[in-house]
Amino acid sequence: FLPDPKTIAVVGCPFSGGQPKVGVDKGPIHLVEAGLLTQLKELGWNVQFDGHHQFEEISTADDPPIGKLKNPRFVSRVTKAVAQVVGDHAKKGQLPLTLGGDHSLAMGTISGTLDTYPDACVVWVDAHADINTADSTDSGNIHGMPVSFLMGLGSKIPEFGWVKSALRPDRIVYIGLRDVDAGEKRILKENDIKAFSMHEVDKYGIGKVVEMALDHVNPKRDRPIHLSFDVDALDPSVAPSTGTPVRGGLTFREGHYICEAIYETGLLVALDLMEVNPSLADEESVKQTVTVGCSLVRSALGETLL
Ligand code: Z70
Ligand code: MN
Ligand code: MN
Ligand code: MN
Repeated sequence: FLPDPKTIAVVGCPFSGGQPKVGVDKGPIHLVEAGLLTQLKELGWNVQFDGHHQFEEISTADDPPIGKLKNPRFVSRVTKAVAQVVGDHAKKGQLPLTLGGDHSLAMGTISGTLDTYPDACVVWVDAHADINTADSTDSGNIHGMPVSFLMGLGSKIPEFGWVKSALRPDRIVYIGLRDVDAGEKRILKENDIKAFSMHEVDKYGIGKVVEMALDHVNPKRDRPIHLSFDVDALDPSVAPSTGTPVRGGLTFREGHYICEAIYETGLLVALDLMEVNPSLADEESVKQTVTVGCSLVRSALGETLL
């Protein structure tokens, strides 16, 4: 789907409004400072980076909750801008690499992808399903809801009226789940959404899981793929610096295998790396998490072991 010379457009999104912990907005800065752009150039990509996006803040006084949703206007405004930027890059034949920031940003990135490639499918790698609706959420944190908004599930919130219900339930597959709310389990079942939790990763092994996941969303291997990778899918021993670490996660190799296998399809058109929070944990853990984040991205963009 991408014309030569192959170009990555890096979209740095220092944004934390979809959840309560400060610091996740510093994720993209750390990833770039760790040398990610140089590493991608060394893999043979043209790399375009226009600097980290500056999002105009809205004071909390001007952005009271709507129902349970926290910072709704801020999240809507930022994700709408991200959808535009990602869509513009994709329409130019570039591969947008979005660096978060919290995972509410995927409302924007996936909107941009589906606007460009209506047939695209999504591989969502995460400890969490991020599919609460405005009705089912307990926390009110919108980073726990982007998938339901993209599907048009739950009560409609006028502020998010720009989000098209463009994501079909059979065009997303999850890998790595292990912390899913009761309401989310019901939503996954009701909509027949395919998910491979850590139980399936243990049972079948990661190679078989990725194959089954792609067979579900992309049986003929002809649809563009958007990979949305939440770093908390990895085990906390591998990626400790994230807002909601959950034990029992993907190993270093399992995480990388997913990225490598998706690169191998030749169908990757957009990539997100989300929820790296350099403010949580000690300096060594931060370095470890940022390093593994860069290495996941390289694997998804063609770094091979041999
Ligand atoms: C919970 C919620 C979540 C990430 C936590 C948690 C969601 N289901 N996502 N950390 N990355 O608040 O809706
Ligand atoms: Mn949370
Ligand atoms: Mn997530
Ligand atoms: Mn998560």
